[in-house]
Amino acid sequence: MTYPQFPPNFLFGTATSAFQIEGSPAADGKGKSIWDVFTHTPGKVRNGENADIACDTYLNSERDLTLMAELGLNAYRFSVSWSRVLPKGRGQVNQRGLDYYRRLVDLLLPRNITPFITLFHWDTPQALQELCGGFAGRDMANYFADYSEVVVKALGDRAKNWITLNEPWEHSAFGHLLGDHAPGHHNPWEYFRAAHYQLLGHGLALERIRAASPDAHVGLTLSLTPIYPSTSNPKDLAAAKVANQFFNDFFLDAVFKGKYPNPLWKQIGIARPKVGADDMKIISRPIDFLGVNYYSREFARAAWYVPFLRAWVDEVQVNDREQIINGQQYTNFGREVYAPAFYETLIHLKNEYGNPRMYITENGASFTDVLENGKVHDPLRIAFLESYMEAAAQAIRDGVNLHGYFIWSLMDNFEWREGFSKRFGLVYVDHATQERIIKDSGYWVAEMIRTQGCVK
Ligand code: IFM
Repeated sequence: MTYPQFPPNFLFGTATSAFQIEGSPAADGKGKSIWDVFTHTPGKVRNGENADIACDTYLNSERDLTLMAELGLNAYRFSVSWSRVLPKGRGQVNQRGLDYYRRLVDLLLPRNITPFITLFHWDTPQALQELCGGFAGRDMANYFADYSEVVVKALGDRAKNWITLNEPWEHSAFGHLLGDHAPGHHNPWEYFRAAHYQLLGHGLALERIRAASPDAHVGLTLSLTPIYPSTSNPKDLAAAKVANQFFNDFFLDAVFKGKYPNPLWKQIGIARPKVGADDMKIISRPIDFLGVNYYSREFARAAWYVPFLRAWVDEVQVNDREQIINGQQYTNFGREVYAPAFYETLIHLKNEYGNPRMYITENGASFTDVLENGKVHDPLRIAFLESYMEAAAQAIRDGVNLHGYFIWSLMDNFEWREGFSKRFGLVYVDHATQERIIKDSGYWVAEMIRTQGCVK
């Protein structure tokens, strides 16, 4: 079997986030986050599940690090829980929270696993939600910069790679517009404010991180979902353009070009957030790398009835089963498996945004995994990874400045409103016993890493 081949020194990692794996929501002085509150609100999460235990990583990180080493991974992306470090989101620092992350980094380094630390992966401290509306409030951008400095001052001597935000689109859209995620609001005004203030927080944090740790490499992670037109009708072409701006270019243009894109910016009219005189300058401060989270493409068509956008993005019905529609494989989350669009996205970033240094900070797939006789055979995940990693390898050969690939996820974990029903891991987790079983895809990844440089 031949495996995708990457350049020397390429980083092969997995990604996780604090809320999805740690559990122990009140241990060692941790404050509540909006996700603690949301998951304990009846009706918000499938089957009434919560992440109070999740993968129990807070109490036993070493078990998962051993797995990473077994898979041959040389990088790990995880996030810090803001309310572990600052239980009220600001002010008093909780040393025990910081110590947990220092210990984690100290366990990674001797295993030659490079940490990439995300500072915000959606778990706003509940106290700040109450104080200023979370990221829908402008003050939050400054609180975020203060918190980032606290973490980097404590860990910057040993960890060098920092990701300010994870997927600001998802936090704004699911949390503040569609209400499916914490804090569960439905408000287009909040949506655009949360998007803008997260970006502003990113820009403010960037400066503070560099001041605290001059050799830090700092970037942010965006989810990129390329939107294709449903038909070649010019109205659908225009709809796809605006939808692309809504999902992708709003964030990319702000960071790389210092402006929000038109026609989207014009169309959103009264929902525009207030942009301060220096905001765009702060947001577009040069970053050291872009983190790309990529899952799938979508299709858009003209829809006069959709406020502001006038575009509708077709959704495949999530029916919890992987399925083939018109010859295309879909995951059990309704995401299309189509690697050519991933390749095109990377080439687009090279051509349109100056070919920044990049890492794939998330890519992966949820399929229905069954544990049988101590094994999990997941050929669909292997096929997924093979095609996406090969697309990335080809993009590198075609000049894309890509230096690492983090698979989502190391292990099955708490998938937000879907609870534990969606499994993304290379490692199967029995959520009742916390037993871990490496899936076939995990062994495939280990072998893929092992054979790097062997194919001439
Ligand atoms: O689990 C999430 C993660 O938190 C953010 N990116 C997408 C993943 C899979 O849906």
